[in-house]
Amino acid sequence: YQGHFSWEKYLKETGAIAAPAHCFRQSTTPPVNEFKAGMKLEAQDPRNTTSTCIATVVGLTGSRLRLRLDGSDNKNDFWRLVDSSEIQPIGSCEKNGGMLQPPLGFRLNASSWPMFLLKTLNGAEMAPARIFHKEEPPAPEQNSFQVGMKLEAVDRKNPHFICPATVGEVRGVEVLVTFDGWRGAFDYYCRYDSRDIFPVGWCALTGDNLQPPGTKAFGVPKTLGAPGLLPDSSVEGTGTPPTPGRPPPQKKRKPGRKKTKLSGPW
Ligand code: MLZ
Repeated sequence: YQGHFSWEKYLKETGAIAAPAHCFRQSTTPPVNEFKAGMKLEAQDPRNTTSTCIATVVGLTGSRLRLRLDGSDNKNDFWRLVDSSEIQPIGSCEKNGGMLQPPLGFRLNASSWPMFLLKTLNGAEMAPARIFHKEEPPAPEQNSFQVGMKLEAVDRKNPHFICPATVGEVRGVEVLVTFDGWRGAFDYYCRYDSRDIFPVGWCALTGDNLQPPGTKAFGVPKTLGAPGLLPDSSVEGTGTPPTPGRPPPQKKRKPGRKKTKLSGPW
C-alpha cells in the first residue's frame, strides 16, 4: 500500500530520474515470499554476526521477513529479504559443522541454553528448505549510481520503513542515501551493493509498504544575518512542493554523526 504517493507524479514534480535497476543488488523480479508467521529458521544475530541463532518469523512485508531471535526480547526485531544470505533452514548450521548460539542479550542464564534450544525446536514449525532462495543476486560490477538519482531505501533507524530517497553523494564503492523530506536526520552511507536499497517501484512490485516523503523543507537554511530577505516559499509548512532535483549542497556530514536540529527564521 503506497497511500497517495505516486513515483510517476513525484519524478515529474522533482524533475529527477530513477536509478536504473542495474545499479542495485536486487533481483529484477522480486523474490517470492512463501514464509508464514510462526515459522522458525536460522539467522545471523545482527548484533553479533559471527553467531547463528534460531529466529521466528513474526511478520511479513513484501519480500521481507520480520524476525525475532528466540530467547531474545521483542525490542530487537530485524528485517531480512527472503533471498538474504543471512537466513537459512534449520539444520544448516549443524550440517556445516557449526553450533547454534544464544542471541546477544539471551534472557536466561547461559547455562540453560542447551535445554532452551531443545525445547524451542521441539515441535517447532520449521520453514521448509524449498522456500529459501539459493543465493543472493550478484553484486553489480561497479558503482553506477549518480548524484540526484531516486531510489527506495530502508530507513535504518526505523527498519520496517522503506522510503523515497535520493543519492546525495557517490564516493568510491559508497553512496550517500538521503531521505526525501527529512533534512538529513535519517541519511546514511552504504555500499552500492547494499541489500537495503531498491529501485523505484520495488515496493509496488513486492507489496511492501512505501512511506511517503517527509514534509520537512528540502535544502538548507540561508546564512543567518539577513532576516526578512528570505522569500516566503522558503518557510516550512506552506505546502510548497519540494524543490526540483537535488537540493542545494548540504554541509557534509560524517556517517553516523548526529546533526544539530535546525531552528530559526527560515
Ligand atoms: N516517527 C518517526 C518516523 C520517521 C521516519 C523517517 N523515515 C525516513 C519520526 O517522525 O521521527
